[in-house]
Amino acid sequence: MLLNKCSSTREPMETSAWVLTSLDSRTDKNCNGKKCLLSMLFINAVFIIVFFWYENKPIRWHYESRLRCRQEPRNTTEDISPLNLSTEVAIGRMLYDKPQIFKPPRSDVLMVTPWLAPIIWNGSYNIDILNAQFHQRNVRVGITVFAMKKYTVFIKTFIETAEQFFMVGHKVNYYVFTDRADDISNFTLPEGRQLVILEVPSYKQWQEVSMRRMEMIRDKANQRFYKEVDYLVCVDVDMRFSDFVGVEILSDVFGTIHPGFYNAQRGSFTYERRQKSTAYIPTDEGDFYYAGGYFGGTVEEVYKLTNFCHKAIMTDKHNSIEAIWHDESHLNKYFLYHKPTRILSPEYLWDNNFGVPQFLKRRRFVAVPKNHNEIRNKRAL
Ligand code: 4GW
Ligand code: MN
Repeated sequence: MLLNKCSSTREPMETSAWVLTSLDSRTDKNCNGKKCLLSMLFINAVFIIVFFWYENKPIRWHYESRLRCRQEPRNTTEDISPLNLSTEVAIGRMLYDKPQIFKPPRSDVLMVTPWLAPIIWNGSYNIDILNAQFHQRNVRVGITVFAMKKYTVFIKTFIETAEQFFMVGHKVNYYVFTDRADDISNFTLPEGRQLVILEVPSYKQWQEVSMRRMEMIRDKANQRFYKEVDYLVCVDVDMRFSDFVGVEILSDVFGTIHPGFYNAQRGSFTYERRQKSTAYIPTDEGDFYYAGGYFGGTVEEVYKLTNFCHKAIMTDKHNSIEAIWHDESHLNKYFLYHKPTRILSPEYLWDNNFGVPQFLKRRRFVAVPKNHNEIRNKRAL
C-alpha cells in the first residue's frame, strides 16, 4: 500500500513505513516524496528543539516539586502508593517533661492563631525535640540579607552574631546581596556554613532598594536557592542576634509580628489604605501587622510570596502609586490572603527603643541603632 501525507486513513504506527514508501511515491499527485520527507525531518527537528527547551527551562514552581517527588526511584513493576516510599522518621529516646493539658506553658500571650498557626514565644516549644526532627531531615537553611551602598557596614556584626546564635548546629548559607562586594570581608566559617556573595545592581532611590529585594530574592530562588537550601529566612541587615534563633521558626511560610504593633487595633495598623494601590486593605480586615524585615519559609513558598509582592509593586508603579510602607505594605496584603503557617513573636524582631515589656522573655534579634545622617543621607550614599 502506498501511504502519503494526504492519506486520511494512515494509522500512527505506520509512520516509518510511510516515510520509506513516500520516497518512491513518484505517482503521488498531491505530494512530492522529497517534500514529504523534508517536512517530516523539519517536524522532528522542531519537536527535538521544543523537547530540549522544555527540559532545560527554569523551574516552574506550580508543579515542579510534584514532579521531583515522582522522580524518586520506585518499583515500576507494581503501582506503589507514595506513602510506601516514605522513610521512617523516629526520634531516639529523650527525657523531657510531659505536656500538661491544663498547664499551658504560657497564658499571658496568644500562642495560636484562629487558623491554627503557632505563634512562637519563649517557653512554647522544646528545642531538643525540634532539633532532633530537623537533624533527621538534614535541613539546610539559607538566610538572605541586602547590604547595598553604605549598609555593608552592618554585615560584620550581623554574621558574627549569627554565628553565635542563628541555627546553631545546622547547615546554613548566608546569601549577601550587595553592590559593593569589595567592602565585604572574609569570614572563616565552620563546616556546613558558608557565605555566598551575590552581586546585584543598585538603585538610586532608597525606596527602590528596599522594594527590589522581592524581585531579587524571587529570581535567586528560581535560579539557585531551590538547589542549595530547603528553607529561606529573609531579614534586614541592620540587626544583631542577641539570643538563639533556631529551627522553631521554620515552617512552610512564616511572618513576624512588627514590634511596634503587637497590641494595636486593626484600624491603627499602618496598612496601605488607598484603594488605588494593590496593597490596599480595608480597616475592618487584618490579623497582625507583619514586619517587612523578617519573613521566610520553604524556597517554593518564598518564591510565591516574593513573586506576588514584586508583581504587585510593578502594578502600582505602572499606576503611579507607591504603597505607604513599600514592600512591607505588599507583604501585609499577601499574608492577609495567604495566611502564614507560623508566626514569630516580637522576640524575633525587636527594637530597644520600645523598651523591654514584661511579656518579652527574650530579645533574639534586635535593631542596631543607625546614624541616619551618616548612613542614609544623600551625600553619604
Ligand atoms: C534611606 O536613605 C535609606 S537607605 C533607607 C534604606 C536604605 C537601604 C536599605 C540601603 O541604603 N541599603 C540597603 O541595603 N538597605 C536594605 O534594606 C538593608 O538590608 C536594610 O536592612 C533594608 C531595609 O532598610 P532599613 O533597615 O533602613 O529600614 P528600617 O529602618 O525600616 O528597618
Ligand atoms: Mn532595618
